[in-house]
Order: sequence, then structure tokens, then C-alpha cells
Amino acid sequence: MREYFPEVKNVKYEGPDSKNPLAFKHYNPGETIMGKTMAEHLRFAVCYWHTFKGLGADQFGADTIVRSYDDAADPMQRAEQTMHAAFEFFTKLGVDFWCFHDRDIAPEADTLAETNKRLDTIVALAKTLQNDTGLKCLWGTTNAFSHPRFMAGAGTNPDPHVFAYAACQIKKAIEITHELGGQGYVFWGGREGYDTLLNTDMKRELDHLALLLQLAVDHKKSIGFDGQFYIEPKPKEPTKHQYDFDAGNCFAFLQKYNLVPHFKLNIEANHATLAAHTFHHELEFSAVNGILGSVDANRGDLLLGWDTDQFPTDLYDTSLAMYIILRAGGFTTGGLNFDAHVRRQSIDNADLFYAHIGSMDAFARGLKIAARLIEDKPLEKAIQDRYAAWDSPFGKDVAAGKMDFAKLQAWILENGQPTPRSGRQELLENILNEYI
Ligand code: XLS
Ligand code: CA
Ligand code: CA
Repeated sequence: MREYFPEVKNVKYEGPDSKNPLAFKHYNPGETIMGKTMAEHLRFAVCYWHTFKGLGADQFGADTIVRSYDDAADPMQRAEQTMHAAFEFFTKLGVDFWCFHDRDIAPEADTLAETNKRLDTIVALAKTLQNDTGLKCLWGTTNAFSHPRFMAGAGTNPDPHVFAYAACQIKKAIEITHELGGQGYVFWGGREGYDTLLNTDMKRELDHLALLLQLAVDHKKSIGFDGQFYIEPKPKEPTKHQYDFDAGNCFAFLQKYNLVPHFKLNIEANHATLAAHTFHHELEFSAVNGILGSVDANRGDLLLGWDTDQFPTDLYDTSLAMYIILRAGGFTTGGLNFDAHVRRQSIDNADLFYAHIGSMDAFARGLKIAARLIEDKPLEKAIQDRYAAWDSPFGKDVAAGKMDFAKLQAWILENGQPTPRSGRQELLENILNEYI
């Protein structure tokens, strides 16, 4: 069997004192934290598109990275080699899950029939490799944004012919995800938005997008796929405005079209910052509304205003993310998918490993920090204390809606001015630092 990453053997946990760059210092998959192993909590997934198909090209320049699995002239042979390389990588890294778009794993042909036949060939190979290695599919998805036919959107396209094409592609992608035992399926509205309102019928587009999702829900039921559907918010890029702007927008959309029971959100860190939110905010909004499903773990760059999809290494981010996730009950079908790519100058195979190892360690540390925060409750206590007046008899009556405006006025006339209280932000930031 050909080896595609010969310079790296299986990555192991060596503990915080290890100086081996190809070992975990903090991610110890079997270690138990709050009743579950680290592997069960974190549910790491490697993404197919950036990790194996991304070879360093950007808007200003061509590929910089050469991988040995990419050396076959025939596109299907290349796809097969890539799949073998991917499973070698997953196994050596020691993750349990992977994620893919239909177009990542098999090249598109001239007709839908031929394209789907190619997918079947590659999916059969992926299934065998899953069985051989124990790897599982966290989620599958459709790329309905790269092909020129989707330049004006997929479900939101002004042409029903394109809507139909997108539907066929989604149908097949759900079927192959089901075939691979996928635990979920993601809808990212890559071009479901607009570049100018001068040529856009927004009402129709929103209705059509909802219809496409409803048809997907119907199809899911008809084939008995019980994986979780997710919408992945992103405010812009590639279009100027995308309808699935942020978690708040997605939730409103799902409510309007009665889709809430069928969808959760896949929150990506970099998309949160593009929407001028924090990762923390998007996770918390989803958690409090019961729609937190899965996470695309990456980060942006504060000095670059686009979707740089860098590997996550910031311990504040990973700690606060794990804090929200644990408090929301942890992942069920979801996980931490590294939707991230190495930088254009990181051209060695080893760089792919360093990137994933560092991010897995960063989340492992985040998990441990979050668990201690949950045990000691410093933030929880501070918040409880801040809102304690709502637990007084008066506060309870107000919250229960027992006090109308007239009663509130009478109460104020009797009780006068409220007493200002400190929000203690700096103190809480200091306390958080003690844990990190
Ligand atoms: C692009 C998105 C995409 C989705 C899956 O910005 O992050 O990769 O995760 O289509
Ligand atoms: Ca993503
Ligand atoms: Ca992204």
C-alpha cells in the first residue's frame, strides 16, 4: 500500500513536558473529564476540502503545495488516491470523524448521471476505508456554489432550472451521507444571497430557499436518514449579503418557515467574526435558543477582513467555546470540525499535522479550563448574583407578568430610584485569566 505521509507515524499523547512537535501535549483521548473521555467530548473532525483539496491557491496566486496523492493524470484515479491519503491522515492523527462536500471527493462530470456514478464509486471506497479504520462521517454537504451554474445562487437562483439542479445535487449528497452513516448534513448558503438589490427579488428568494430546505427535509424522511440537518451562518463572501447572515438571522428564518424542528446550527468561528460578533456570542445565542448543533473550529485574522479559515489556537476562544458547549449539555450529533487550512507558505506534509495537533491541543486545554470553570462556578455565581433581584418576590412577580404598567408605576412611586451596581467586568476578566 502506497504511503502518502511517510514522514509522520501515529501521533500520540506525550504530556505537557514533551518537546516532540508531532505529539499531543494536552489531548489525551482516553482521559475522563466530567464523566466522558476527551474524545467523546471533543468529537474532532478533519475537513476534506481544505486539508486535502486546498493546495495554497488564493485570489492572487496559484497552488504552492504539492502532495503526492495528487500526481495521477486521471481525475478518478486522483480522487481514489486522495481518499486513501485522507484515511491515512485521519488514522495517523487519531481523529474519529471526517466531513466532506460531494465535489471534494469526486470530480464533477458533464452530466448529472455520470457525476453521480463517480460519486458512487468513491463512496464505496470511503465506506470500505471507514469499515477498515473505524472512522465515522460527522457530516456531508453539497457544493452548490463553485460551478458557474450557481453564480446567482442555488435555491435562490432566478432560474428554476438551476433550483432543480441544486435539488438533484442535494438529494444525492444526502443519500451518500446516509450511505456513509453520516451523523449530520450541513447547508451552507454559499451564494444564497445577493450582490445588488437592483436585480434581486428578496421575497421570492427567501421563499425559494425555505422551499428547498423543506424538500430536503421531506427527502430525508423518505429515505430514512436520521442524521441532524444544520444551517451554517455566514454574513457575506462570496456574495455581498447572505441570507443566513448569523445565528439570529438563521433562527428568525427557521421560525418564519416552520423549520425549527428540523434544523440546528453549525457555528463557524470565522463566520462569527465576519458578522461582527464573537464566536462566544454565536455559540451562546444558539445554545440559549436550543439550536446549537455543531462547530466549524477555526479563526479569522483581526487585521484581514475576510474568511481566512486559520487553525484555532487562541485559548480564550477554545475555553469559552467549550464552556458554552459543556453547559449546553455537550455535543450529541455534532463535533469540532477543523474547517481550516494551513497558510500558503506551509507547504510540507508535516505542516498539516502541526496545524491539527496544535488546534486539538488548544481545544483539549479549553475543555479542561471549561470543566474547572463549571466545577468552581465563578462566572455562574457572578451572573446569578447580578440577576438575584429577579428571584425576590417582586422580581418574580415582574417576570411572571403579574405587574402591569400601572402596578409597576405604583411600585416605583413607593420605592423610588434603583441602586446602581457594578458590572465587575475587569474582575471577571481577571478571574477568567486565573483559569487560563
Ligand atoms: C465556507 C464554509 C463552507 C462550509 C461547508 O465559508 O465554511 O466550507 O462549512 O460548505
Ligand atoms: Ca464552515
Ligand atoms: Ca470559513
